[in-house]
Amino acid sequence: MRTLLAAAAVLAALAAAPRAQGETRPPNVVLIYTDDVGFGDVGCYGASGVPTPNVDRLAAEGLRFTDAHCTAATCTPSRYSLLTGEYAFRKRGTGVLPGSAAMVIEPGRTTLASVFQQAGYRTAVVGKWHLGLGAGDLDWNGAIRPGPQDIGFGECFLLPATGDRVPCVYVEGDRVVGLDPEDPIQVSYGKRIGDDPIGAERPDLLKMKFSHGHDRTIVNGISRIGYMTGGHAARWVDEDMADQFVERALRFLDEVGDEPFFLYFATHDVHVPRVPHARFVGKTDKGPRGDVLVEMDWCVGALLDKLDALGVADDTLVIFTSDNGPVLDDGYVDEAVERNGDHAPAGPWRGGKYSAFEAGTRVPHIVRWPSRVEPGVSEALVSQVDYLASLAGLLEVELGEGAGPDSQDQLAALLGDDQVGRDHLVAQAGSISLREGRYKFIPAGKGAKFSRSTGIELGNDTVPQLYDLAEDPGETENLAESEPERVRAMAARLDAIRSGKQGG
Ligand code: NG6
Ligand code: CA
Repeated sequence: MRTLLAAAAVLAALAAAPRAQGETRPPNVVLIYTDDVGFGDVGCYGASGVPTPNVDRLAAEGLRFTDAHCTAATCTPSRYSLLTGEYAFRKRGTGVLPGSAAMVIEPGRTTLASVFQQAGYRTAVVGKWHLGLGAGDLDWNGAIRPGPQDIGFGECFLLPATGDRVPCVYVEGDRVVGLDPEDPIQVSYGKRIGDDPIGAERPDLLKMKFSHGHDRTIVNGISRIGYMTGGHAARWVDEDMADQFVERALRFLDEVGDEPFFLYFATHDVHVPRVPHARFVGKTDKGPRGDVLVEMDWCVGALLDKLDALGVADDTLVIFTSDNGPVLDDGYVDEAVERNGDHAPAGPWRGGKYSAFEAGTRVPHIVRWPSRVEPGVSEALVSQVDYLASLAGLLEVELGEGAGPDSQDQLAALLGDDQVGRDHLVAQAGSISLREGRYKFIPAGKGAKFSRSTGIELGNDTVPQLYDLAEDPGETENLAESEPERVRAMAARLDAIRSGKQGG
């Protein structure tokens, strides 16, 4: 009897013991991909004027990276690399896309999502897409294919392009949500269509004025890039967008039950137009840009709370990051510049969105996986292009020939076991730059130093630029003339990577 009891006790203890390393089933993954959120925009990276308690909580419970990068200083190329593991400069047509663009990732291609699907996960994308839809000349009134479902996502609920680009409707599965067939949608980035008012002619109808571009079809009192007509019942209300995305994401999490899942949650916040829900208006003294940062943080909190409520937080790997650096005036009169005060959206780094300087791609990056990752801070050099190979490694999925050509398995760095990460990194803005250890090289180019329309500093120059980020994090002293050998070596390596002779 006594031995039986002892055996039962041993069995009970075994059952209660945390699973030993190596036996854990791969985690669920939630990838929170924010839009235009800068290195210094959240509390745990030094922001004091914008409360972001949920992102800060994630950082306190996870690993916060100080040298993590998206691959580009704008949205489409970063998202392309994130999903395919290939630098976007290798593929034509991956610049900032109009809302009428065809999908830039070929159906059937190995992507981050297809890898999860292959491992038996339920997969979903909710939020901003901006990788094109259809195969060209898309009819928005029919089946919208190819789309995310053709590259590994089982479910999707999308903002098709950007908040400031038509069509201003959601796509769920392969249909526009709430479309009245009697009022078909048409979209044009060329000649004007339909008789909807446009911003350039009817500024009196606008609740938010444009500062540059953004003067075409007016939807919800905001004029956009491009023309659309029809689809009135399906048009979104900007103020409700964050709620719509959160609601759809929570439904996915509720419905997956015990199945492993991968959720790619891509916020519209804090991209323009910045139009927070009424409950976030005035939460900061910085106007709409500060308030949508708070709204973004609320979204993060809603997802974290749901993971807790479902009891899966410990076994879920959450990644929080951004698609490019920050920008204040991005084309609407929303007082982002005037009310910014001493807030430093880029933290200590030079530049921002569109820029070859550091803040173009150095973004917040937090990894939380309570049952596996020790909380702390990591200085490892990591890139979003490595998610594909790293997470495939975690899932023990073998990548096929040619899949993710620039993606390295950096799982050890992402999980905090390795404090070094990559030895080099390529970043794409107007110029394509190379980072190697502490050095950053930006080749000479023809691109303008400053944007003619916005005055934003783009980081290009007609002479080569070399910076020592360890000594000079603000990229103020160009060492190219005093270190010609290093410039030559880095230029040669960058050329080899760009021409495909060397992987990225
Ligand atoms: C620019 C838009 C900007 C933003 C950006 C793309 C103008 C003047 N500027 O062309 O507002 O939409 O494209 O941003 O139209 S991204 O984050 O999606 O890359
Ligand atoms: Ca962006």
